Amino acid sequence: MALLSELVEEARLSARALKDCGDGLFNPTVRLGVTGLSRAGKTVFITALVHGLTRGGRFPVFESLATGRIARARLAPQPDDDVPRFAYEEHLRTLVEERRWPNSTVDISELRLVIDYQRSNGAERTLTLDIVDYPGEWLLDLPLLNKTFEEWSAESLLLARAGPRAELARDFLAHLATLDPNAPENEQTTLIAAKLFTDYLSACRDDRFAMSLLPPGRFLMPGNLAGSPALTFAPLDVTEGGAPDGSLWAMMRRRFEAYKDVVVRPFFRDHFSRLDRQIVLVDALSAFNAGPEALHDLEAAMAGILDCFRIGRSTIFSSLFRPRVDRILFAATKADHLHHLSHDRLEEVLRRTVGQAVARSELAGAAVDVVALAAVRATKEALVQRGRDKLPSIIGTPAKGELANGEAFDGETEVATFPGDLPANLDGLFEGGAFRGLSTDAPDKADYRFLRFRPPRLVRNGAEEPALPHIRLDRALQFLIGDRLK
Ligand SMILES: Nc1nc2c(ncn2[C@@H]2O[C@H](COP(=O)(O)OP(=O)(O)OP(=O)(O)O)[C@@H](O)[C@H]2O)c(=O)[nH]1
Ligand SMILES: [Mg+2]
Repeated sequence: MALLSELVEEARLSARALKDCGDGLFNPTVRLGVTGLSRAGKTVFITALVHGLTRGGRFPVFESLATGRIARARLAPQPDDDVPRFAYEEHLRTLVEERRWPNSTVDISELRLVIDYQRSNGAERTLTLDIVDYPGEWLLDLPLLNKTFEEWSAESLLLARAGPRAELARDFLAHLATLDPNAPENEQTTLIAAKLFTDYLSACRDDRFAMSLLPPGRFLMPGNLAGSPALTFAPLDVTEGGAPDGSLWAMMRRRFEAYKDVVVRPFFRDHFSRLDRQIVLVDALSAFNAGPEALHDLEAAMAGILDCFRIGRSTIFSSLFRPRVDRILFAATKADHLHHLSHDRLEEVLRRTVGQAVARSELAGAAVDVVALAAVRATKEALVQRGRDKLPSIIGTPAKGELANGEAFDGETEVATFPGDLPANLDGLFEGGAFRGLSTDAPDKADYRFLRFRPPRLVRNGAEEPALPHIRLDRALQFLIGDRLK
């Protein structure tokens, strides 16, 4: 049975790969995946990238644009009829005119850009760039394909019982202790278990804890599957072996398999396996706000993400249909919350987080790089006198309701803040007690406190549309598509 479904799956994948390949012959296309856990900065990143390309942003490091070889970039109808279009115009208007960040988005979306450029040898060419925005939570589901229900249960429970998660999982674990996996299946017990398990996952996601590794992803973003059996299960205290017919265990296992069939496999087939390039956006500063456990958790999530590219290459499907991603960029977003003296340190933190995962995952053939960026820079820098010292500070308009020293900001006033330097020495940073964060201490005791700022006020120069300020967005572009515009 499993074999047949995999054969069907492969046939579908191959048909799709052939079609993509045929299209690509006439019209060179790069499919760029943009992902990151919720609130990582995907929507802002894509909006800024498209704006910069179509309007001609200030991108000195993006060679083809900086040297004038890009004649123009324009939006075009996207190739997939069943994927929502990325609401670029709406997001841009919110950012520029209302000075608000775009609303949260929960589904996959797509946008096509056509870039007319001149090759270094003078020939006129066109490159089509398909940008696909999908939730990082879906990516973290891919490793489930290689796990049995029993393996997944053991891993999830190990996580739930350790560190700060244990407290958040208390109600779920208490319910679990009352369950006999071999007892007859029972819909009500299962519903309660699934609800408590979901509550625990969303508590981990809270700003105070900022945990990253929270599969199954659809438990937090159910979309149109909310309430369906494929989303109504939870881990059990079971080991490998036979689940008695009609037992709770058998029911949970069946639904776990349904989740893989209904949610994970289609995502792999329709989206993940078709990407050429991937950028993974990471909100490392939220992890700093929360504390060392959150950083540690982020590291585990990055390992999980890199595993997807490796797993995809070896075991999920035959080697013919491995993902074709050959460049992966990990980007720490919102670097404008730090003084530029700390940008390299932020990059270093991310490099450390991802570095171990890269070493473990033996990424055959894909180039991996790391950058700290701000897709839209909301702050300026200044040296502010404090007593005898001049502190490297950042100036911005904190979002309405943000708190500092017991004061709530009104969303209009510009302030200079000293966000704290990231440490130069990263040794031991990921271990409990390395520094103080919101997960263990009161906000005024935390070592880092990165405020949310409003988008910048842009000055219009005549009729010309203003460029969006950024940090290192051009470097990201150069790595992601620079080689395809040579
Ligand atoms: N200062 C600053 N804040 C940013 C930047 N990018 C994102 N943010 C902040 O991060 C929040 C989330 O950004 P989004 O782009 O909506 O993130 P997302 O990954 O699309 O989030 P979901 O759609 O909820 O998954 C924004 O509301 C901003 O507060 C940036 O470049 N600079
Ligand atoms: Mg979004």
